[in-house]
Amino acid sequence: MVSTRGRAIALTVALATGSLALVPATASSAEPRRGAAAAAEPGPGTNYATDDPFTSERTSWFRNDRFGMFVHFGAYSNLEGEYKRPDGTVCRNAEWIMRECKIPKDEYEKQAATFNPKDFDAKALVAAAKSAGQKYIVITAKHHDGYAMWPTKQNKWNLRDHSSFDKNRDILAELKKAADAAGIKLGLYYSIWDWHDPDFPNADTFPQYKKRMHAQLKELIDNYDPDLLWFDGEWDTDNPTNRWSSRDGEELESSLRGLSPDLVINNRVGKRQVADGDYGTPEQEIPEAPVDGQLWESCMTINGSWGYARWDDKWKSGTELTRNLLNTSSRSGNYLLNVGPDKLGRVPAPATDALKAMGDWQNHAGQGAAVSNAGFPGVVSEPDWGVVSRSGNDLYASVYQWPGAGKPLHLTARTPFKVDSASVLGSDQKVTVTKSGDGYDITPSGDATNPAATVIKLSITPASPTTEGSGTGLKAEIFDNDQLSGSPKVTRTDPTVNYAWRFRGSPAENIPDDHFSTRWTGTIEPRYSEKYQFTTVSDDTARVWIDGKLVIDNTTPHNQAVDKAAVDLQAGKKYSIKVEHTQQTGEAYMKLLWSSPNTPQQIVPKSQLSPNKG
Ligand code: FHN
Repeated sequence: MVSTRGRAIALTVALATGSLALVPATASSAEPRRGAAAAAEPGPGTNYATDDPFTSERTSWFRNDRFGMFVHFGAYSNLEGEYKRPDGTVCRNAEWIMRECKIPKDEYEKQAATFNPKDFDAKALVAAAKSAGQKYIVITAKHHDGYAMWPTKQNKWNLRDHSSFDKNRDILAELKKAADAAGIKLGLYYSIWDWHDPDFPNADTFPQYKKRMHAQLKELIDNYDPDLLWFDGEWDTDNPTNRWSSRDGEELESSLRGLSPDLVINNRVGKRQVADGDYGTPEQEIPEAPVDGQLWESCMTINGSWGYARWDDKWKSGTELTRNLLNTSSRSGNYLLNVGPDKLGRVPAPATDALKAMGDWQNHAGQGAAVSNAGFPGVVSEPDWGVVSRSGNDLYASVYQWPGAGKPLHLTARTPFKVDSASVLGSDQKVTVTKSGDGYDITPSGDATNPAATVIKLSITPASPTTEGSGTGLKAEIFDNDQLSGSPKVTRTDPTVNYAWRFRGSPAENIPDDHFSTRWTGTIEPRYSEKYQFTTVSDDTARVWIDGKLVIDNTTPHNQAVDKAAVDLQAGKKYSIKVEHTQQTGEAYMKLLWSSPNTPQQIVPKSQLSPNKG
C-alpha cells in the first residue's frame, strides 16, 4: 500500500534450510543458528515467506502440540497485585500495576530491588505443564515494564542486576534445562513496548532502543535457543509513544529468522496482520472456526489476571478450561493457558489443581487424542451439543450436552463419508450410527462418562483422494509496472503462490520493490470432489479466476487483506486458473491457499498446479 519509503536497511540474507531469511548487517557477525549461514544483500528478488506455516516441518510441533503454558512472571509479581499509595489507599492491578497505579519510576525500581523469587522451581513448573498436557511453555522474558528476567548485558534493569535474587541463578536457563529434559518446547515472550527504557518514547532515540532490543533478542536466542518467540506490545500507544512500525517488524522478523531459522514467531512481531509472523494471537477469546489465511493460538488467563494478584480468585474450572481446549483444537487452533507465579516464584495451588484436572481428563481413556495431533474435522459441521476434532480417519466428538436416553446426536456431513465404527472412550456402552437427513445420527446407549466432555470416537472412511499430482507450479509473467501491461520482464514457473515481499522484496532481482505486477496461469487439479475454499492474502490487489470464472476480485489497493471464494471441483479434473497481483508502493503480499472438507487449509501445493505452456 502507498507509504513513504523508509531508509534502506543494510541486511544480510541468510540461506537457511533451503529458504531465504534476512538478518541485519549487525547480525552478520552473529553466529547464525541451526542451519543459517550469511549470504548476499537482500532487496528486490527477496521473498520473506520462508515456507508455508500450515504444512512446514518447522511449525509441525506447534500445529500438533495444540496446548501450551503461558507464564507471566516479572518485577510486577513482587507486588502481588497490590500497591499501597502514599495516602494509604490501595491500588490493584497485576502486570500493569506500575502504569495503572501510577507508581513513580524510582518507587517501582525500589520495590523491584527487593524481588527475590527464591522458590522459583523450573522443574515444578515443567511438571505442572506436563500434568496438564501442555507441550510448550512461553514465559515472559521482558514485559512492558522493561524488566529483563535474564542477565542481559544491555542494561542493569534485570533480575540479575536489580533484585535480591541469588546472583548465581538464571531462571530462564533453569527453565530451558528443565523443559529440554521433559521434552517441552520453550517460548519466550518479549514486549516491544517498554515503559522503562528512556530511548523508547522519543522518535530521535527510538533507533537506539531498537538496537538494544535486537541485541537483547540475540542474547535470548544465543543463551536459551528458544523454539518460539512471543512478541507483544506492538500496538500504537501515546504514553509512552510506541513508534513500532510494520517496517520495524519486517526488519526484526527477518533478523530473527536469520539467527534461528526454525523459530516459530507470532504475529505481534509486526502489526498483528494476517501475514505477520507465523500465527495469529486472539486473546481471551476463541475463534468460531479455523482462521482464514493463518494459524492461530488463543491465549487466556486461568483466573482473571496474567500476572499474579493475591486478590484474584476468579479461578476457571477444569470443565471450562477443558472445553476451551477442545474448542481450540476442533478449529485447528492452539490454546496458551496462563499461570502467574507469586513473588517467590510459586504457582498458586488453584492453578496447578485446574491444570491437573485438564491433564487427568486427557489421560483418561485416551481422550487426549481429541487434542494432540487433532484439528478441524472438515467433513462435519460443528454441532450445537459439543465439538468434533479429527486426527487422520478418526473423528472425536466431544459431547458437552449428553442426550437423553435413546436420543441421537446429529452430525451434519459436509461431504460424503462412511462411519466404520463408533465407541465412547472410557465406556463399553453401545453406540448406534444411522444415516439421517444431511448426515448421521449417533445414539449412545449409556451415560456420559464425565462432566467436562464425553468423547465418542468415530472411525470413518472419507472419500479417497486421487493420486497426488505431478505438477511443477504455475507460469508466472512478471511486469515492472503495476498494470500488468506490455511484455513481462520475467517469465518463469513458480512452484506455489506464497509471497511476502513486504517493503524491500519483489518477485525478481530485476524487478523494483514498488510498482510491479504478476500474472500466474496454468491448471489446478483437486484431489477430492467437493467444495473448495480459495483464500488469498494480498497487498495491494488480487484477482483469481478458476475455470474461466472470476471468483476473487479485490482491485481496491489495500493493506494485507484476506479474500475467499467457494468453488465446487471434481477430483482429477484439471481446471484453468489465473491469478493476478499488482503492487503500487509500500508492503506487498500474494498468497493463494485452499481448503476443502478433506483438505486442511494450506498454500495450494505445487503438485496440484501445472504451468500454461508457451
Ligand atoms: O498488555 C499485555 C498483557 O499484559 C498480557 O501480557 C497480554 C497477554 O497476551 N498481552 C497484552 C494485552 O494484549
